[in-house]
Amino acid sequence: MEKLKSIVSKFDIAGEIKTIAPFGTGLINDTYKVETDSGTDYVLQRINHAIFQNVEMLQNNVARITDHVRNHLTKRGAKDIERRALRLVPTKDGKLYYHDGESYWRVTVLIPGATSHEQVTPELAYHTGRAFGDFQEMLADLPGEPLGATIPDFHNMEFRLKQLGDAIAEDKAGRVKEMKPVIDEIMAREDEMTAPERMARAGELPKRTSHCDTKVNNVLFDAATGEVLCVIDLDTTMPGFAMSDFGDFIRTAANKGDEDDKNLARVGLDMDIFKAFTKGYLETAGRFLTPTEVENLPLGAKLLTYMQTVRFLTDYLNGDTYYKIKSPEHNRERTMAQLAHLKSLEAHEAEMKEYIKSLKK
Ligand code: GN1
Ligand code: MG
Repeated sequence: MEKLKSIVSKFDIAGEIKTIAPFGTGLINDTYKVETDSGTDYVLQRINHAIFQNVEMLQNNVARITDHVRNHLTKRGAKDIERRALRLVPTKDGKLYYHDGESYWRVTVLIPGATSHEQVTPELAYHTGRAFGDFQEMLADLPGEPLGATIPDFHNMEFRLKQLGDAIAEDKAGRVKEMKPVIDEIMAREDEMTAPERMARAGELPKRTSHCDTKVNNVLFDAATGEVLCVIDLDTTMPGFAMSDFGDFIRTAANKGDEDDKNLARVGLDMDIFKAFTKGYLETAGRFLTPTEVENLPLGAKLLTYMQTVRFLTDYLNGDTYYKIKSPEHNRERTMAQLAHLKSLEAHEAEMKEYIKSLKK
């Protein structure tokens, strides 16, 4: 606590620190809530520097994104702007992060009266869909250079399969044999799931500024009204497929079970959430998506679920070096739950396509 206090004191915060406590359920960074006596509270994060190797680029991206979103909201005359975009707090010497010699730290203002969910209702999903389409549209005219890739090849399926191949070849944790049936299921889908990368090379599918981590718990809602306030966790916002952002929300929010559910009977697509989210998303994103992008949205849902299966499995085979785990079997359980969700999405593919078609009429 004293150490964390001394880190927070490097930042330009208002008031005296009252408490600092762990916050949220992120799998990558360490997050703390900082309460002060000033009426404004803060979020302190230790940036996972093994994963985000260029912290300077990362923080510059976040500053550009949040400033740009705020500009758009101001131009539109939106209300409550301070609760609708994250605000980075600089250090007392004007930097966007603090390096204590070992770790990298950053601070943002805690958005008051906000809550996040692991599961949403169709109504919340509809508003979230609208908000994500809007987020992508606002970032479409970001001035200057495209955002830097904070994790190169982050959502590149060919690259993720290559990492899995390496993990299988190395078999560091001696877990390959046990996972052979899952590996076979993954390989059987390789061609279908790498199609978007080939389409991108052929110029058929654009890369736009995308959030690239639209899990449902990365959206803040107004605790009183249920309205979407803003999208958080901007660390991976970079050029990517629009269908990635669509897909990651379906992967997490339109699943009747949890991301790491041990009870696979609970896992599977919640069609009501899918419909509500898709309707909202196409109301805003439908203004700029190409017909090919719209047609491939159900593939996006499958792709992101497949990608997460591959990433959890790779981490399991490597001996759990990437994601925070709660037990030695956690990454295996996550892998199985994601694969079960993928199969449910496959079973509903025709229905998903039908629904999207029905919206166009
Ligand atoms: C990580 O930071 P968090 O927990 O929201 C991961 C995402 C995965 C997700 C799986 C930088 O997101 O890509 O989809 O876990 N972020 C990074 O739950 O790898
Ligand atoms: Mg997160």
